[in-house]
Amino acid sequence: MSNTEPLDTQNHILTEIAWEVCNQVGGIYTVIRSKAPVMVKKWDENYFLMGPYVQKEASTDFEESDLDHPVMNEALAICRDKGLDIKSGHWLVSGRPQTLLFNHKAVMHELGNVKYYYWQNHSIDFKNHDPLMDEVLAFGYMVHIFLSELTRVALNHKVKPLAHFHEWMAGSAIPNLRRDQVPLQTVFTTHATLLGRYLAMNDPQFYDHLPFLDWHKEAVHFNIEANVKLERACVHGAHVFTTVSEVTGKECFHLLGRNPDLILPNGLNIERFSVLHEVQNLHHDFKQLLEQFVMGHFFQSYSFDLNKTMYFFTSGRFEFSNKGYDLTLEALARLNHRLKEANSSLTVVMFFITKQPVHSINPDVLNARAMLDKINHNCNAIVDQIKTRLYRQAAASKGDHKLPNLNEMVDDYWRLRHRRTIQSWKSGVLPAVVTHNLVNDESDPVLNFLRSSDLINKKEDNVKIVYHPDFISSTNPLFGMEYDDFVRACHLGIFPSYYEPWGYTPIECLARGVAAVTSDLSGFGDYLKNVPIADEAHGLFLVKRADKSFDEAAEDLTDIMWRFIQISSRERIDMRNKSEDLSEAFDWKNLYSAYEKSYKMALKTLF
Ligand code: G6P
Ligand code: 1S3
Repeated sequence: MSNTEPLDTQNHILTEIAWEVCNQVGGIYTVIRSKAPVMVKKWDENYFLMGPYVQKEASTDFEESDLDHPVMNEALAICRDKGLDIKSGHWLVSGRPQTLLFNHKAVMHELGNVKYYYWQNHSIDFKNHDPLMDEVLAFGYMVHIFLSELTRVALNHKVKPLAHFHEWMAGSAIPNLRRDQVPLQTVFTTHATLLGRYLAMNDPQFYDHLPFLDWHKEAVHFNIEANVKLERACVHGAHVFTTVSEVTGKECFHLLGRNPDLILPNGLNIERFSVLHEVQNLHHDFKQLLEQFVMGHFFQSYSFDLNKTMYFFTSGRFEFSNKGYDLTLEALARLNHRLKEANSSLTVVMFFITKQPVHSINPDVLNARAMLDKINHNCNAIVDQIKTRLYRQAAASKGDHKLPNLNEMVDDYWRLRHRRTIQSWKSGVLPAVVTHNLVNDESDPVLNFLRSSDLINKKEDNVKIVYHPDFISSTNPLFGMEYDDFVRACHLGIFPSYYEPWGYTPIECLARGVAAVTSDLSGFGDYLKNVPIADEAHGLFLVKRADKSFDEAAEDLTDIMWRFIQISSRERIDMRNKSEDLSEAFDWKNLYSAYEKSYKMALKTLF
């Protein structure tokens, strides 16, 4: 098989194993889910996803059924006879991939033996009590048995099996498959390194220190020795080892002791509207919804011109410095200073959408929002009343066609209600910075920064902050829209990560016609050197963080924000279309080829 020849998927079986199959935890879910349509198209009935059985998600997103595949059915029957509870069916996402979910919780009683053999055969001692690790090992135990049987059955049918594992949590079967010399070709993709994540969070000079670190010493230091050893066993056991970016590739070399054989960049399933202006219409509609929130939140204290307001946001898991929240806050404070110095009439509202432990939504924030709805209701009632009366009067009018006094058409009841509602809504307090009551309010790093820099939604500040420590969904009473719609409503997504193996959020922005900031330390930002049109005209802004101090990077990000707010509305319309064009470079239809290359490489090592 030459490198250019397409892989003959008819005579192969590909299983792709990930902890986040039908189980959303983080970014790997997006990889697997968004890639499903293209995988099903390329591999048809020979493609199977495998993941842990997590009842809550499976009950809604998984349809259990028998599969129509003799090899798979034979292997499943053997494993079920052995007592393994493996559910087969389809994951109800685009592409409807065939999926196997392993009820790992039903084999927890095997853990004593599983751990003993890991220690004996692979020198990994799972001595610390770690409930997640127990689940990972139980899952790996089932996957090991299943793939061993599948390989035997497949080879009997002259079908070559391939298994692609994502991240150490799904790869725990690899060391045992190799030890047993199961003739199954394996690819392992890591989406970060365990140690890299810990180290980057704790060392502001992580990248400088990386080549000189002793992985074992660090693993012991962070009390993750067994996890790191398992990760390394996956990396060294796989026939082909890959990761998502060159940035993470370097980290793999230093911390995992193996250079990736290939880089598999992450894509999305990019679906564009057939009419160009649809993306513009959606921005318009969702911005209006977002304005409802902004009015409810701020206007009870003071108002500003919504036609001169820009909406920025960041979103993701709360890793304060890894995800660049620290840099974003510093740049916002500097931007605020510059806008005030320039006496600008522009307002920038910045949303931090993340997840932190909370008690509840702040009742005052909820109340302000509800009061605005009441005002809206009153206004509609008044307009209806005027409309009906004006219409009747116009129809009945004889000689006089002048517009009557509209004020007189409103009942006293509505006048009073209107006045009272506004009166009880307006307040002298500053609009809240955080929308929820945080469990750790006093030690929260976002709040602490805002307190110390006095960026607390004062009237005279051009930059306003809304810190929403929960993810957005349509059931959320504050925004009342899905996350995707919220993104479309905004003007700029800000993701200047310090540690980010890939980073989906900027591409998700571009795909929705929203400009985005990324950093050259993120896998995605680094990959952009391969994409000629990845420039500011296409809505892509790159903060330089590699070999730069925090201060230099903060100034760079402030300059980017400053440049962005100078862009006219007409230019933003053009940028919205171009951002969508840029996102097409990240369509799985284009990026799948790297996956195929890894499978060909794996097959070459054996057959
Ligand atoms: C889209 C909308 C317009 C809006 C324009 C600029 O084209 O359809 O209604 O004026 O975007 O929006 P912006 O929020 O960037 O000023
Ligand atoms: C990882 O998820 P994370 O946010 O923990 O995998 C993602 C998918 O490959 C990647 O985009 C992200 O950078 C990694 O960090």
